[in-house]
Amino acid sequence: MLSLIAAASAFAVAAALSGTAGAAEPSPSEGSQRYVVTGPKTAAQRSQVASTGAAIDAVRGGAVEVSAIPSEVRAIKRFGFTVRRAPAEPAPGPSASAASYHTFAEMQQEVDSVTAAYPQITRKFVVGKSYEGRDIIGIKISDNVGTDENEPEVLVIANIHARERLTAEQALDYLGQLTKGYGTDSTVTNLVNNREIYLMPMVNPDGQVYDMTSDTQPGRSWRKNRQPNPTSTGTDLNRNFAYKWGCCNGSSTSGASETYRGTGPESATETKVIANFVRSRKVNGKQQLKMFLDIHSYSELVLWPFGFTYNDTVPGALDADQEAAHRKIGQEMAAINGFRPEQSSDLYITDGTTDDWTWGDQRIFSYTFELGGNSFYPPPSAIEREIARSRGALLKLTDYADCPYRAIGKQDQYCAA
Ligand code: 0X9
Ligand code: CA
Ligand code: CA
Ligand code: CA
Ligand code: ZN
Repeated sequence: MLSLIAAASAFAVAAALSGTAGAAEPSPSEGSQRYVVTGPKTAAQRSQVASTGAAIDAVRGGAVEVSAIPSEVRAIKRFGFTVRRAPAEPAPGPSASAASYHTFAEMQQEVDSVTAAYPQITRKFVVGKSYEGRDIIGIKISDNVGTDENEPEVLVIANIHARERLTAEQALDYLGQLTKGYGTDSTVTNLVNNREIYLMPMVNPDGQVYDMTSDTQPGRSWRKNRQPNPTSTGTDLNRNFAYKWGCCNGSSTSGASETYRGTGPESATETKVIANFVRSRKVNGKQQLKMFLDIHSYSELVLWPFGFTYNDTVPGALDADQEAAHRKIGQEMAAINGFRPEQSSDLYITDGTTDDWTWGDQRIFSYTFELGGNSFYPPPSAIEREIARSRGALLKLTDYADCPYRAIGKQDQYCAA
């Protein structure tokens, strides 16, 4: 105990002390704490919880796990739900966790070594800088990787929420699949030859580093970026995108909230970097990206737009064929990884999310995965098992980029050359 205290940085101590007065545990994330909420059973009731600004971390076994600040806890109780503190995350042990999850530096080393080993089909690039000046790393994977060919493009991003540590591992595993399988696995070889795949394994590096730089294992439970806001720190990047931003009680105006939406759409540095990259993939006015995936954890879901409304279709924004194709591909991917396929708002209402923007504004077929693992910090022994589940689903998503309407048999109508 003494050595732990001695080892703790002044900053960590300050962060711990700023937690709720009288709380049993020091705050893992400057004011917000983890709770289990019982009572909400329907999407509308979960949306009530989300409307308080609390982040719904998982929906499991009839209970809703949240990260919430005190004012949000009071608001959840006013809706008539029961709130109790969540049990502490089990500590995996410092050596095991350090050896198993990639730090930001280790992710960069991994990307450097893979791109060095496969120079014909991989290229590393810096998408842009984070708020604190770290590189947001991208990897392009394709044959003739140095040439912008006329091939359907795919974008996969991970770790937009800092603590969702399994997601970067899934992204790096996808990079591994695509490179190791090239020339040996015919499915992989065809995808690398006929797609241009863009991968960003850690789009929130400041949050990721902050979350991992912790004296208390397994991490600080940090979700947002690290940009100062008017009252606290961090913007929820998955509430900061510029489609229906702040429209629908699916994000918070409070700086301390885990779902703080920012001062305006794309006010967060990392949101702007991601969105600028997506916009840059328009060639002669035509968006080249056909499929988008944002990897989260840990509710075991395959989600598609929209999140801002319960309606399945939206006039002028999501028609019946577009909805049917999203649904069909989502169901096919879910059949592979065993997750539950549903529209995003079947979970709860959100606004300003990545996927609502990539579809609503850019018309890229868009998905969010919530990986498994039962925690933001599954024990290292669970990593391989959990990411193995979604390997095939990622390849399926990549494959459909040629014509998502193929899923509903309407390729001739929508994708004829
Ligand atoms: O609330 C979120 O941002 C996601 N859940 S998490 O526990 N990973 O934070 C779910 C977002 C679902 N909505 C959309 N994808 N639109
Ligand atoms: Ca190519
Ligand atoms: Ca291209
Ligand atoms: Ca090719
Ligand atoms: Zn998330």
